[in-house]
Amino acid sequence: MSVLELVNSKRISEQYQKPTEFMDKTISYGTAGFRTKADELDWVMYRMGLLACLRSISQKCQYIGCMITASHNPEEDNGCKLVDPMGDMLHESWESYATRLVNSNNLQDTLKSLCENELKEFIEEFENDQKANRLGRVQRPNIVAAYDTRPSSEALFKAFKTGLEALDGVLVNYGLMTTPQLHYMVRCLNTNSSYGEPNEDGYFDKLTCAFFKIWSMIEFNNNGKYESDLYVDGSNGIGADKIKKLSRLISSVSFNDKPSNGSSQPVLNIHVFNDGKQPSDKLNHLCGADFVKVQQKPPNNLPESSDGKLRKYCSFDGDADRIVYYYLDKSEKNQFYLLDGDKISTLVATHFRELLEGAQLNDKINLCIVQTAYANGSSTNFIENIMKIKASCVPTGVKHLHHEAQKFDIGVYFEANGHGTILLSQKAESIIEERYADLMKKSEELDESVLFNDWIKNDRVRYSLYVLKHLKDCINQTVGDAITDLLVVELIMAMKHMSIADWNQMYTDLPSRQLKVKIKDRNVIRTYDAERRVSQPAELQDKIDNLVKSSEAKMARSFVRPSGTEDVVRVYAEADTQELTDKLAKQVCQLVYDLAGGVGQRP
Ligand code: G16
Repeated sequence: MSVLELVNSKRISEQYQKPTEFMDKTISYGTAGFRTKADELDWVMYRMGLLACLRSISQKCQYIGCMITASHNPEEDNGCKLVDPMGDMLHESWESYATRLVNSNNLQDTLKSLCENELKEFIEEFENDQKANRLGRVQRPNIVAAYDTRPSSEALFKAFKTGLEALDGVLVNYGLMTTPQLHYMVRCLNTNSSYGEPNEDGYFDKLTCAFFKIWSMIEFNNNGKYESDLYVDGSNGIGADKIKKLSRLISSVSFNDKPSNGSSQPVLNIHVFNDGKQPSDKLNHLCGADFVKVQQKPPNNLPESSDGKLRKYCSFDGDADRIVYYYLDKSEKNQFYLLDGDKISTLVATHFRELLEGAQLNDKINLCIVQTAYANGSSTNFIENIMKIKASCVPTGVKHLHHEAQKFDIGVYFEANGHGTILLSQKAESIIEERYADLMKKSEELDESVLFNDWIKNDRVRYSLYVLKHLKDCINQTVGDAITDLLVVELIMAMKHMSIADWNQMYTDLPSRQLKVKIKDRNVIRTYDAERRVSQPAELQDKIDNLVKSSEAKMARSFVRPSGTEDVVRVYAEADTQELTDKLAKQVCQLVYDLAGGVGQRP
């Protein structure tokens, strides 16, 4: 049957009807897809199954991904993000089709209209290809899916599957995976495995192999301050299982191609807590990256040290696409220090810049850091005025940061909440690969122990190239990935013989506060200038400006924006002291409540 015949047939099921209470409501494809209470989602998932097929058809039947997750949101929520062929988020131009399809009160008519109008050319091309291939392989839309550990995920997966089957889609089900793993699989499948093998073992092999190439070259000495024990809060989610798997591999694998430098290397010891294995464990509840970042305190069940030694911790979120680090300083009455996405990007970018200088490539490969309005003012100041690196600011949402980072040879992007990664352009990758290949040609005659112990390690250009080459294989370039970010951060700290406290001292964050306000309709808030300013309601921005100006703080800043993942308005403030910050944040919340239709109790 042709696509239109399928659309018009009885296959478009009555089974997942849009509930009547949603007939007058509009839900949009937000910051990271559709996200809401899980029991309101099966019909949305069904429609996303249909859309995933159409997207695949428009991309010559390349694989399109669907991740079923609500990431950092509570366990009762769920959602769905679609993934484009190179592993990045669904192209923005298709978000409006998704929103249209989901909100339609007559599914069959809307599908038909999409196929006969906006998607007409794609559908015709697909049908022509089918005719041309009549005697050969029939092409069908290709979809891959995975889900996180939420109890609702399997039922929603079933609804999604029913949707894609209605349009004859073929499904590869990866089952339980982290969001970034699924993004990675999509790219592997669509690049004939040139990015990696499209299965979990392939993902871990690539990472651990690259990790060991660098780790085994590091000269660990007793004076170094690097802590090889890391305590990981799994947020009671899928990331806990996956990081345990990585940890087992790291401590057990002995690579044949691991350069032998004769010395015994310490192992990166990963200890996982909040792994979701206790009956009372609840996903993202009092734990995880979002809790730690927003509450600015450690998660529940923190395994504190009993011997007074400093411990290094990090937290993932529910689907392991975010990571933040932290520690408690015993000498300061257990003062909590958070190293968020801004601290990660400055660490990573500083190191990449040193490597580029070392490899004498700094005039050939440019470097940029991408942030959002949530970036702490101190981090932007450090990047622009101390590091002298370009800092770009874009609206919230990894999709925006990813696109901006793609404009540079090396784009380091992290949201303050710990969501981010590093992108290398084709040009940057080729230069590094070519230089590295030249290097290896020159070393053909050398004995392996000389090669790694002297020839590479003791020469700055060679060493920098070697690290650049392998570090890029330790990165998931499709999307922010807590596991790969962890490996990169650990490698950099180990290479720099740095403790988490040393890293924290790169710059001092301004005190900040993030709050939320519930209003009748969050869409009444309109923003511009990368969400740093509000255009609607009309008088809100002037009033925020007045509050900021009248604050006693020298460095005050505040903005508001509607969330794309929760039915709330987010308020951010920072200032010289926590007291002034909290005062400003509260006053701005009251403004939002008064001017934008607050509901419930006034803040
Ligand atoms: C998602 C997005 C992030 C965004 C976050 C919060 O994270 O992927 O880019 O920062 O939501 O968005 P908002 O403030 O619009 O609710 P995750 O980890 O939940 O997928």
